[in-house]
Amino acid sequence: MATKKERSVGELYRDDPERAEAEIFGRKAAKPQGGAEAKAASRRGFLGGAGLAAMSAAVGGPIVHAAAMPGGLIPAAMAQAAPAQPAAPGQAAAPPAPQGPPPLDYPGKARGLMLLQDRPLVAETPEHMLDDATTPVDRFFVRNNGQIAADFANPDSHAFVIDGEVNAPLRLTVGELKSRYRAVTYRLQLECGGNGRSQFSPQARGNQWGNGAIGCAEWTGVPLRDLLRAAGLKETARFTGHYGADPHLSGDAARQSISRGMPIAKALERHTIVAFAMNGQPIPLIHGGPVRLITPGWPGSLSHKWLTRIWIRDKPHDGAGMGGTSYRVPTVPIVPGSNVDGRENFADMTSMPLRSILTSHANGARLAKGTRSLDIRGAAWAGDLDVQRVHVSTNFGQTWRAMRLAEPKNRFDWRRWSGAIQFPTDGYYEVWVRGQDSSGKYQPHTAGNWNPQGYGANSFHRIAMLIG
Ligand SMILES: Nc1nc2c(c(=O)[nH]1)N[C@H]1C(S)=C(S)[C@@H](COP(=O)(O)O)O[C@H]1N2
Ligand SMILES: [Mo]
Repeated sequence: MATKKERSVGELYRDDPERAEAEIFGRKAAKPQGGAEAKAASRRGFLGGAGLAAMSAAVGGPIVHAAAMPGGLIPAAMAQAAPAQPAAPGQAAAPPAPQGPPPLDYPGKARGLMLLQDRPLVAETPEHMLDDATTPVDRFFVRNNGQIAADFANPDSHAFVIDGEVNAPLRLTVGELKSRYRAVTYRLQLECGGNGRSQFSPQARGNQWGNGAIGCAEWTGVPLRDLLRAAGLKETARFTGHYGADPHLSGDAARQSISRGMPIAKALERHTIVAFAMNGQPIPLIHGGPVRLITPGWPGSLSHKWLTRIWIRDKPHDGAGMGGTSYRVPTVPIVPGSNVDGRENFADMTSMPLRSILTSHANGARLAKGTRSLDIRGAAWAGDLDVQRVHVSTNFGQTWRAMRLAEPKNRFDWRRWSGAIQFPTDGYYEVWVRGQDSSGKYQPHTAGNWNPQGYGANSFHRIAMLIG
């Protein structure tokens, strides 16, 4: 059991990580020479003596590879919030993980989802609940910008239109969509543009997602390009603009909760579909049923729920959530924390970045004394790109071991990975997961390209594990 003093180190990490770091890494040189040496020690990643003892107590056990622990690293056991979880088979209850957001309590949704916001309703799936190759509906994250659309009494008679730069505007009910066109089924990534946002320092504006604003479900629907072909795109067609039936939070009928759009080339891709089923069932209301767009590999905001209209435009769409710093990232790095309006040197986000997560164990997993080998698994994905490799380290990145990658079902499916790791002794470990995409890029150690609304953070996934 941690003493009062030791617990306070844990609390300090929660409230003021920088001070906690200074306390722990600075403790050894804190006497006559003071600050400078302490700082140098911390920069070298030196962790010993009283600092190591305090840190070990705070994380719940001796840090096995402490000599390699980088200075300034917030231990994974404290860095990532998660709601209290019942122990999975082979695991005891979690050690000193920080208090996370409250659990979501919503019909049809699993209890372990974390409620990030009530109004609008936003809930994240903790990484360890993404352990299924196909994400079940009850575990799928939820992101709304406005109210949830009113229930559709007769879903098949709900209609949407495709108009604007087309030769013959198309109005289709969901029933007609299903009966008149050939449907396809793919397993597709749907990921919020802000996934990973909590990795940014200073904190970026918006929901503080971990890595769990992602789901990979089986979506059934009609390729949007078949509908665009039926409507006949004019020469002038450049961009889409999407509308849905969800009222604005304010209730103002003149305002859209969100209305984003994409270049026509993405709309014409084979895997961009107008979907009516999720995992073989009608899409539940909370996920945009009876009909939604699925635009895989690009920000989730382009997968419009409760679809009512696709406006084909002759220029980039300018609806709610377009322009400024919304779903836009700097093309020239900016000073973290700067207050910029995104008008210059910013571009719309297109492909989502590479990410990899460990899903077989929760952060803070406690394993039986004497455990020397452990099978682990997870997922990796890279937007428009493929995943080339997934590596895992248990010694703060000194050595990495390649994991096995399963074949994707189709393009834009995520890659499931698996493998085994070894623990030389009992104690505290961090398991780090790092992917490499098909362009050769690795995930970074810390999030880069800071931007006001926090897009693109994709540093390693880190899990604390305690043996014994
Ligand atoms: N009509 C409508 N569509 C929407 C949204 C919304 O608020 N309204 N949110 C978007 C965002 S930001 C994301 S990340 C995904 C989330 O889909 P999900 O709630 O099914 O997980 O829906 C997108 N489609
Ligand atoms: Mo999103």
